[in-house]
Amino acid sequence: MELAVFSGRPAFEKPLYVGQPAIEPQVRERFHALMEEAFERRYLTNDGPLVQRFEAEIARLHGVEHCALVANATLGLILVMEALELTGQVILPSFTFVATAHACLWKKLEPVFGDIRRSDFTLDPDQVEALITPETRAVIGVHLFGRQCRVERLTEICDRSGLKLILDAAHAFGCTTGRRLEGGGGAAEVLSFHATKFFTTFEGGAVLTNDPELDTRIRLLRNFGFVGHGRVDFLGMNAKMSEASAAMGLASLPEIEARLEEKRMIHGLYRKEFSGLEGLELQVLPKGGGSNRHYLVALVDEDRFGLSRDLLYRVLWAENCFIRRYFYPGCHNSAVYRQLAGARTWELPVTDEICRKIICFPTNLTEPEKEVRKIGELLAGIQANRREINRWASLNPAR
Ligand code: T4K
Repeated sequence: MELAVFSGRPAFEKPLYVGQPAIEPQVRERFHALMEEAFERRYLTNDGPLVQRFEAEIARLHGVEHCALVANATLGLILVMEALELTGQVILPSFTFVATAHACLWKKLEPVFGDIRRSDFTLDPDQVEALITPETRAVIGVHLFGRQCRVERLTEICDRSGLKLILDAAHAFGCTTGRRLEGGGGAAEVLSFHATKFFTTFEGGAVLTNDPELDTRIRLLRNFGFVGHGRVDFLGMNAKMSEASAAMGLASLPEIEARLEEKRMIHGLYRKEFSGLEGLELQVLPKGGGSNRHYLVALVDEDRFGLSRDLLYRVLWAENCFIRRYFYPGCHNSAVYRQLAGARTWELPVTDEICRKIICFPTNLTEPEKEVRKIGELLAGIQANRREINRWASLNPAR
């Protein structure tokens, strides 16, 4: 095998991306039909009939009282914090997409980063307990890569300490508890329907809650704070979902089961293909289903694999296999949060270790058997050539 870093042809002619959306032909058909309806009505946004239908479906599927659709999950998180009138400090993991932490800053809240559990990469409740101060007002748990954070323990800690619990469920759509989609924990749970997610509405999100007052406030806040024509009682913003996004959501709902099945099959292929590879540790998922398996996550042990994660990343990108390092380098290592911390240094050893080792492989594949086999062969070839690759990297340092 002639690797692309050694001037061979890239293994993949058609690039592979993590997060490429699934858009089945029947989804396109249903979407176009729903859009025709919207065009006929000439009603395109502002709590239209498609948004209302989609909200009712999402609430029903999750078994929650209220679902308020929003333009994206980042705004959803900001609206929840505004609706809860939070001030002071919020404890959250650094190992998350920056949007979780950014939402706190937009609300002028102080983010306090807790470390994660190595077993599932989610916020460690013991860390939360240790970080609570008189200034703490809320905790944000993040469900990551199809695994729920420790909702029960976080709920118990928050209830005992008088804190609000917000759940960033951007990755969680399609994850199940029993036969129901997960949702409804904490004060509110926020889903993302971004293009890269298991279920997409182009851009979009949803705030799930069982608290009617919170739901009402979110609805007012997402629409500039209007309480009636010509009457604005709150500092709201524009965070509404459009009819086009709701049409995409409604068109995609019938595909959930088939997508879950497809992801299960693809995970199985990867597990089989990677089983003989030394130094590549696949994420452990809870037994008996539950995860949407949207992300295929592994940790690279440099000593055992023979290559650092970053070098493997370079070599695979050269092969047109655009794997990702979510969520390297961790929020606490991003310039925004380093400057903010001032004299404070974050001790997050597990986060730092996972950020150094993590790698995400593509799971939306057009020819899964062929593509996963090729990725497996590629990794085996890379491992077999590890000495030459390390030598090449020392002569060609990453810029
Ligand atoms: N909380 C968590 C835990 C999150 O992960 C996120 C978002 C949020 C909150 C906030 O949710 P939203 O406000 O977005 O609703 C992407 C997404 O933009 C982001 O939504 C997502 N998490 C994050 C995990 O991934 P990037 O910076 O990696 O995006 P980008 O443009 O590099 O694309 C990622 C990959 O997807 C590439 O391999 C290309 C591929 N792609 C992308 C798009 C947009 C496609 O194949 N088709 C597409 O249409 O953040």
